[in-house]
Amino acid sequence: MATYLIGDLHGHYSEFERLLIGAGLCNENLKWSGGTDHLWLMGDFFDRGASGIKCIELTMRLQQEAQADGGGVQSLLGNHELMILCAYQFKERMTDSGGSVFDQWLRWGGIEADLEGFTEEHAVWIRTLPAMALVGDALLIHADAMMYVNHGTTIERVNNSFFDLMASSDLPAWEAALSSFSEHMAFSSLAHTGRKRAEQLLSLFGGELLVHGHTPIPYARQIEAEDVTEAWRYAGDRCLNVDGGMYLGSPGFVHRLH
Ligand SMILES: [Mn+2]
Repeated sequence: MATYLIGDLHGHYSEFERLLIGAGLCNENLKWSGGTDHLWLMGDFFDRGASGIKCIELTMRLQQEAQADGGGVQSLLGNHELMILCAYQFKERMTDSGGSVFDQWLRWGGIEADLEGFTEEHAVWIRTLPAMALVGDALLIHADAMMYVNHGTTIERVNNSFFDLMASSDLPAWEAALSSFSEHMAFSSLAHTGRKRAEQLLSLFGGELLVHGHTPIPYARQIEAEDVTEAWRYAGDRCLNVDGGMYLGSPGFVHRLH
């Protein structure tokens, strides 16, 4: 049994299909062919590209098919899932900054067609997504951010904190969580600060390797998106960025974790 990772899709559905077929996780008819293998999506199905809904619908179906075969498809909660859920639940509510939640969501890069196609079934599914997971010795989180520690000191507490948030109608709490979720590159700084932060998270939550998406590798490394075809290991080898930046033009990749 192998474990594979796919980074932030951001609505790039045809690339998603191509990656799944290329890795042998799906056949040409897009049926699960990964057997007992496991696939993790790193979150951020929505926004920037046009087909966020198709990306989560395929993931939801493959989850059923993989489970029936003794395999697994799982996903982390990305900030863009929290954003569309916020727009879905609070659409016409007014924000502190004036304007409706819907207007604010459009400013965050929301794609109107995604919200039009968004159903209660999608909402229910997103509300089950964990913010973090320990898979073997890899600690999976969506964002390269320290904000997770503000939600709890164990994986279970952090995940429960986000489950509670997603069940609540406390709009200011949603806005605060989304704001802290927009933090980037916490583990990238020089002079060992980034590595120390990564080690702090690993010693708190467990794991030897911190795996994340959220910050496209072309941004983090200042290289051309077209050239990004594999994950980037950094921070003294304690971090692995698997967000190729498909929406910037990277062909994307499937990373085999173990
Ligand atoms: Mn993100």
